[in-house]
Amino acid sequence: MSVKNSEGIFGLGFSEADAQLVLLPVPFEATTSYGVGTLEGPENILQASGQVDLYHPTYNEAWKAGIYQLPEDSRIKAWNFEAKKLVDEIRSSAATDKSKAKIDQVNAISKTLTDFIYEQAKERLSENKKFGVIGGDHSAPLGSIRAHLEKFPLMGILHFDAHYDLRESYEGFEQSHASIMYNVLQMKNLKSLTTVAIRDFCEEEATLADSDKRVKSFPAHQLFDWKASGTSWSDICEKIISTLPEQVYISFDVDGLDPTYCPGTGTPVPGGLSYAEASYLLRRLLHAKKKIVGFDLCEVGASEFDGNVGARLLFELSLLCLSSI
Ligand SMILES: [Mn+2]
Repeated sequence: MSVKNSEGIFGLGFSEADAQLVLLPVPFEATTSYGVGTLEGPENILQASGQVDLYHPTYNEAWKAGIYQLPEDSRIKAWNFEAKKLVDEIRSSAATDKSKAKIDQVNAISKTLTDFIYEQAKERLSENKKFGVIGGDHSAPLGSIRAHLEKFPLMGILHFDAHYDLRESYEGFEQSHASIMYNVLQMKNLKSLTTVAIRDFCEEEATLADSDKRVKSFPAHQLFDWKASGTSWSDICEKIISTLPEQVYISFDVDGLDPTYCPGTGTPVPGGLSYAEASYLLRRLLHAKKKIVGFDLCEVGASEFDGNVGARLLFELSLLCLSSI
């Protein structure tokens, strides 16, 4: 292994066999309802990642445990385009009956993708490696979360997002990016879901979040009310971390950050976390000795700046994950 000599993620030249962390790019955004571009997220992050300096004052040389990104599997983009074509036809069609069959087809493609990602994750977890998914839209990690929960039944999820993603379905699509955490909560053995920076949601989602005892919410307005009345970000992070079990899976939708940091994301909402606040919370997980069992990073857009922020966030998530082996 040598440093910064390769086209690999972060310019690292690890083989999969030598890497403790395996990353799967998932260029899929078939049911994206607003902006498009997260399809290019994984490639954009990969391109930007060569610029990230390997030195990190908190995580030291955690990258030396090895980070390897799998090549893009061409089937994923093929599924995306097949489903996207159907979604476009459904949206432009007035004929409900005809749409129903197409909606079923889209749901079947999403299920195929989820099963594929589940198998990919399960294989690496069975080798005692860490596994991360790079979206794509936020429907991407469902299969990986399922595989993690099988291996780590005591884990909780820490979810960064502008949205709850608790819709039972969106436009009939059962695995849309707006439904990922609804689908996750259907996994009845999941112990807890801690959501941070939520600030754009419907009544159905708020009701579900309130009624499911596993959901611990830290919506953006609450975070900023606390800050406005003098509570330090350190104390707020302590409150968030106190809801987490020892084993934590991180699902990071980049739109949990303020759009200043992710202008090209699919559904930007003002009033999110600063990069520094998110980064600080991640470091506090390390200091709290949480075991990060896996993660995903989704909804990163196609601009150069989006790629730059995405690559840095991916690096911090990777180092955090590798620091808690
Ligand atoms: Mn999301």
